Amino acid sequence: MSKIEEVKANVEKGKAKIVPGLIQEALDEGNAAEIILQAMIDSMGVVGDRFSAGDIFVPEMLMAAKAMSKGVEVLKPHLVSDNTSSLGTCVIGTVEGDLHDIGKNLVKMMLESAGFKMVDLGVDVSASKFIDAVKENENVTLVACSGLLTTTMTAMRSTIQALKDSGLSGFKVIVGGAPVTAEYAAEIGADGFAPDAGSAAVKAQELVK
Ligand code: B1M
Repeated sequence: MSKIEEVKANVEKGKAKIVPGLIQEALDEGNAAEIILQAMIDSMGVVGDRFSAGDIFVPEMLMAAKAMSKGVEVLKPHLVSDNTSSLGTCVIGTVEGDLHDIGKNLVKMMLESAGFKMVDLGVDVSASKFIDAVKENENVTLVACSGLLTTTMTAMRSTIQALKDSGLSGFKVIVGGAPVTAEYAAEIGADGFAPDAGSAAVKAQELVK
């Protein structure tokens, strides 16, 4: 079994203590962080399928998420570049009712690399918290909303509506997350959509330039 396969298998099993070491070994072997990250994202897909099939339950899903997050911490220095250019401030969060943050954290890393100063509001973020953050931070050029549950896609819509109703301006809104599509993003009035963290950075740069 290759080191990357070992990483993938242990993220799936939720082995948070050994995943960071395995990733370090995989990096020492010269494997690209991107491939390892891809293996880890794939492992979350496997975990989700097992959950859907009733083979595992929320605690196992939580353990796998913890293993993934610990692994991402090791990868972060290899993924985030020292980009000194400033594209302004990006306020990011997972929308109200939704506790998933792994994808949001990856998007945050990529946007930081692209040149944004990041303000992370965390998970379960209400529309009013997004609005307050736009008001309280200087030079907010982008608001980034993540959502993983079909049931919280409506919170994305109401967040965008509330931002428009607030009369605040000078920023664009980008949305994403597994159930979100380009069509849905356009329908709810988002300025941009990206299917993954890498393309989120590209789209975000386009939106604010
Ligand atoms: Co949850 N969960 N979960 N979960 N969970 C899913 C999403 C699910 C698909 C699993 C399944 O049933 N197969 C399902 C949703 C079904 C649906 O809505 N149709 C589900 C469910 C049902 C639930 C609960 C309701 C379970 C329950 O309690 N009965 C519950 C809800 C809690 C809540 O939020 N209120 C729940 C809870 C949890 C845990 C807490 C246990 C844990 C999350 C821990 C954490 O995030 N810290 C968890 C996990 C781990 C998952 C799966 C297995 C993995 C999610 C993940 O991190 N993926 C997930 C199954 C799956 O995804 N296949 C599942 C990896 C991550 C890198 O991908 O987040 O998609 P993702 O991000 C991608 C892109 O989407 C994109 O870029 C990222 C990387 O390239 N992206 C953006 C994300 N945000 C973006 C923003 C952008 C642009 C791109 O612009 C701003």
